[in-house]
Amino acid sequence: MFFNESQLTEIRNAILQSHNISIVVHRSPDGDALGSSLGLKHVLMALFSKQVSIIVPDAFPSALDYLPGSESIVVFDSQQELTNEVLNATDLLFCLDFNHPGRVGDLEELLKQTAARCIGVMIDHHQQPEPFLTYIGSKTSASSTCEMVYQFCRSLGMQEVPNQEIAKCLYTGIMTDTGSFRFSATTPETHEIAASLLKADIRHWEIHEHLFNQNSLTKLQMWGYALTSKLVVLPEFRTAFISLSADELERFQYQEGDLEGLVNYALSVQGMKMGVLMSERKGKIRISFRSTGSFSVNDFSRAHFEGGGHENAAGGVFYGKLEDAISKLTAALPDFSDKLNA
Ligand SMILES: [Mn+2]
Repeated sequence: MFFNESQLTEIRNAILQSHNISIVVHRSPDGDALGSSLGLKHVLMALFSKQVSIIVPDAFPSALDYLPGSESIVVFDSQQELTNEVLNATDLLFCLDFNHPGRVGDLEELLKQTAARCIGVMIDHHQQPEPFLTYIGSKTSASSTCEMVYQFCRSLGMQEVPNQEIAKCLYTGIMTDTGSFRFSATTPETHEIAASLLKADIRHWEIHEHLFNQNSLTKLQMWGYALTSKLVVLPEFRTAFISLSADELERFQYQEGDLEGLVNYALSVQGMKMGVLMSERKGKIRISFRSTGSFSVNDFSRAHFEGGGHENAAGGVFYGKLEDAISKLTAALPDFSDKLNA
């Protein structure tokens, strides 16, 4: 467990005494961020009858609309005044699925102010946590934040088989963050927790349908174009990358979430150690890294692209032109050549 007994007692007391609980997740919220925050919210409502607000820095993919409670999430980007109101009234803050205040984009200042003012609890599985909250629940070997939230809520008194709302949310994050139970962080415990969630009688195939069988035609055509025309393989560095400009995204009517998972295809090219996806969005270059084995994309992104995450999955950013981001990537590879070819 990532909190010791006395921390758990203190957190439980903080929950009991709180009036306004808020949960904040990282920008570009994914299945694990939304699943863990909504799952925790339903637990706090069910066990403690608490009011809980969830704040996300920017919009989430509509494929996640099926999550119970998603309609009441506050989106900072489009509801800044409401976000201010909610966070100013907050007396207990949970930060889920991120470990650094810089991961919430323009919400950073307000989040820091809130964290400085009230009790804060982090539950997260990314590398190198920043201790900006009162309680730091960090487990970098965990498959997902949802797995950690399940364990945390069990210690708060949640039943082994929770209600359907909770189960749907937590199952979603475990399934998405493990790539449907295939990534290396998937453990026997991950499957045991998933089994308990399935016992709540959720329809796991429906969750899968919601997430993976709702592709728009233009999204699939964009993926086809990316793989046919924009995939570059550098065998000497065992690296493959895809780059997409704002114009190209627009040509295929890009919607939030449309690039989710594309980077895995770059990595899936035979012999590759690292896959990279660069896309020009909102005036900057967003970068996703994936790797296999011991090559750390967390280290690579931290060194060159102001990002980080996990050993085998990380994000990054580049401020400038897409072609300059590509040049920076290819220039950075020789320094990592030994590790890429290890
Ligand atoms: Mn996660």
